[in-house]
Amino acid sequence: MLLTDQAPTFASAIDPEFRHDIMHGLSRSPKATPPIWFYDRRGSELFEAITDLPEYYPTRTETALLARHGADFAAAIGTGRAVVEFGAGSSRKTPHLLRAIAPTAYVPIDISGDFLHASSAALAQAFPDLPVLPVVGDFNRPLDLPSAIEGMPRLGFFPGSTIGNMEPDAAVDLLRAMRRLLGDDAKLLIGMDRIKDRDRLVAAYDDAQGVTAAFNLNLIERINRELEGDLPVEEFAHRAIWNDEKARIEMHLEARRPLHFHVAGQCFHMDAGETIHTESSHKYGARDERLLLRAGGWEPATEWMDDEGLFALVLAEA
Ligand code: AVJ
Repeated sequence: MLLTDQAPTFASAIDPEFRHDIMHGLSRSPKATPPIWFYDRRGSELFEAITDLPEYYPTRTETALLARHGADFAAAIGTGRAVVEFGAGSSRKTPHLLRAIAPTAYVPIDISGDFLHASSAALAQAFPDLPVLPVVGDFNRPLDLPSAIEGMPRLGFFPGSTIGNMEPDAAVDLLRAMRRLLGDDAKLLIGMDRIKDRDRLVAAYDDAQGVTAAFNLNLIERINRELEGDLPVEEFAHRAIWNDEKARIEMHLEARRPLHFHVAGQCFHMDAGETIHTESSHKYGARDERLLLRAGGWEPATEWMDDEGLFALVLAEA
């Protein structure tokens, strides 16, 4: 059953936070913008398409882990918890988990109101007895859980290696905030992408069909559409590079030639070859993973991984 107290929000014409982040990001040196702004309707659709790409292994690998280990989850997590999912776009992963651990409520949190509403409605239909309580919001900011799950022990579910988008200090802050939000008897099931062969990593973010390029370039189109921008989309190139020192894939938008453009009435310049750093996707070794969780106030308990060691699902306890 779907229980909403917030009307779904639809993309509005001018978002002051989007404007602020983009103006600030383009004024910095080097230029860098937060990845949350990829996900307008078109961006969310493109991300869904990315998850089906042959090169993009994380979604398929994690979904297979969730499908395969239901009995293990039931044993390790137990039943009767409220599941709080962070960043529940249009998840095809969640039903596997919900079937395995029979939760008392499901609280998906997502910044994209229309996507969240559609996926919550679909889930509520598939699980008619489960209270589904969507929360539209940015889980990087303080938020309140629905009062209906008060007193229920919680399982935080943070799939997709979304944590990888954060710098280590921000990742630790977020894990600590989740621990505070979820309570002392909480558990956390988190997906973390492993360090692996460089070419495999780069291919996952620079696919042959150019879907990831379109996803990256859509940010420019969104700026043009929503912030009165005149950036020449065709003069930007998608770049995906492995930064070995920081153990992360970086996505950039690189100016093919010197550029002048405007956003919201302000002038900007880029040199040829200069980039806008649009996303970092950190990858973790086995020990990195556990260290990060511990630093965030969570004690790793169990881990599930595919045979190739591409992607890990870690269960941790508060
Ligand atoms: C949604 C942050 C997990 O980093 O793999 C995919 C986003 N960007 N391809 C990732 C993304 C380009 C994705 N996360």
